[in-house]
Amino acid sequence: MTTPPQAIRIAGEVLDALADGAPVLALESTILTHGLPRPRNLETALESEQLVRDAGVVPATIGVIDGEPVVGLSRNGIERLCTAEGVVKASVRDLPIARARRLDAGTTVAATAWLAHRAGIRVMSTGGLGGVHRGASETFDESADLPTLAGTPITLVSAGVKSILDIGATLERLETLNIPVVGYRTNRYPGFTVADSGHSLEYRIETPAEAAALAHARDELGLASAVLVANPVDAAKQLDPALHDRVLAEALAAASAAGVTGHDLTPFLLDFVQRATGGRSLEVNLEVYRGNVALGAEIARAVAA
Ligand code: PSU
Ligand code: MN
Repeated sequence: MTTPPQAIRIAGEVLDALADGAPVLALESTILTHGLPRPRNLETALESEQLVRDAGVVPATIGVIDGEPVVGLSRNGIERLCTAEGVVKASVRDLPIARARRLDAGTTVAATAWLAHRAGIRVMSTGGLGGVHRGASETFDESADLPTLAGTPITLVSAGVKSILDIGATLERLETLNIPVVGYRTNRYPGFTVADSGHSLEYRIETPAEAAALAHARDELGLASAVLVANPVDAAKQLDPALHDRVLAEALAAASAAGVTGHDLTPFLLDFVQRATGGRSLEVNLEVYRGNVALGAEIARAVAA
């Protein structure tokens, strides 16, 4: 492992765990700053860290405080990102701007994975991954999550990408970018709040140990890409697919009417869907996230074993 850049602060507990070869799980923070409403964001942040600890794994929530990227935010840091005004959303390209201007920021999957890898962390959990937006053939709006993961050797647990995106195009781009995607106990690519996005997956795994074996194989081959583990929500707990389809159409129309583009688009659509489902999508969102955190912790243990 290369020495992490001086500019990244790594919590002592995380450094100790990594030095001991003990399991660590990285968690992103854009879900907290821009994905979930207050106060559920803070409750979710603290609850998920506890879930990770209960599994015998050290949590490392990652974000930016006063321009400084922090791997393993303190409770104060998490509270600040979840409650302060003016917290921005930082993907990788925003990190230097946040640093120069001393901003607070929630880090996207891309920025979180990039920082986690530089700190030496090998497994990360998120809710939904960014991807190719609908209409991207015109707008070129593809999340930096995809190219960043192509060059970041980490194992990432997500419930797929949200249906606000073009899922077929996202899967095509993942193939182009040499990023392996495996279903966790499924051959269907999940659609975040729904268990099946309608797209199939070629490969599936059944155990955390298989995920660890994949990461190991990737390392032995000297490949730099992430391994994506797609973990579907329990079908009994998913959002009603008919409700989902109707609200999604409304959200897309509202974004287009309001002229929302760029990195504001994902938060806009997520917020719209949350409101329009009367909070139902939020409950499913949290269920999905807890599932990914729990599986990430198991995989972190398997990778460290
Ligand atoms: N998908 C969700 N919730 C989220 C995000 C994605 O269901 O909060 C966040 C993640 O942090 C992801 C980012 O990395 O949005 C992608 O944003 P963009 O499309 O601007 O790259
Ligand atoms: Mn974008």
